[in-house]
Amino acid sequence: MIELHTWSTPNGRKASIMLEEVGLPYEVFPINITKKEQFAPEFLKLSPNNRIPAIRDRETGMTLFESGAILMYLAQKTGKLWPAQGEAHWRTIEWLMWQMGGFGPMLGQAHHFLKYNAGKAPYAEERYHAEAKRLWGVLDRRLGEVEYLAGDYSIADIATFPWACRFEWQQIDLNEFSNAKRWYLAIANRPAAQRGYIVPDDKQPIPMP
Ligand SMILES: N[C@@H](CCC(=O)N[C@@H](CS)C(=O)NCC(=O)O)C(=O)O
Repeated sequence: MIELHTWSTPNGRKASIMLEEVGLPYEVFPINITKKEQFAPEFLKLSPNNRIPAIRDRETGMTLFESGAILMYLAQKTGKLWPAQGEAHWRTIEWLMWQMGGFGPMLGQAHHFLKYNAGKAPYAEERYHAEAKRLWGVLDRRLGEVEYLAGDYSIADIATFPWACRFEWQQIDLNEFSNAKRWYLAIANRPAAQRGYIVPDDKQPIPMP
């Protein structure tokens, strides 16, 4: 049994989609970040960076924060969605790191300036909208070469998809990125992705373009 401490955000959804994909039993502990529950001392023991998601594996006692680390742990534990060796192993890491370092942090900034702070900081809006479009272009070009980011569906796609789901917040028209749109729809139609996306809030299904 895996304890999943999470909230309905892109980083949280990576972990719940992964747990659904690999079929591990898990128990959800909602950490309401709008009520500052991420600063509670009990949660900080699991996640010293006071951010969701975090897990505890009751079988091994292992605790982890950082969504990328959680995806790698669950993939290694189950032998699923991350090839153990060869080029596909490294392509998975490469695109996972691309998501963790770019198609996540930069889009998070775009959400703040374009959605939550609209009209107040034109320079930041322009900067992060341009960066969002650049990152979507990178994603689109890669997905013009391969079906999924590392070839087969993997933890790299699971990391990237929940951030892509906020395309409206990023003012991105998926019709301008046809390869990425094909990939998006393929994942959006996976039953495990649909189940994982609505954890813990079942009122926010995957946005469809
Ligand atoms: N690099 C971390 C980022 C986690 C993160 O930023 N989580 C957000 C929700 S998506 C959060 O917990 N925010 C709470 C806060 O900002 O205090 C990861 O990938 O797990």
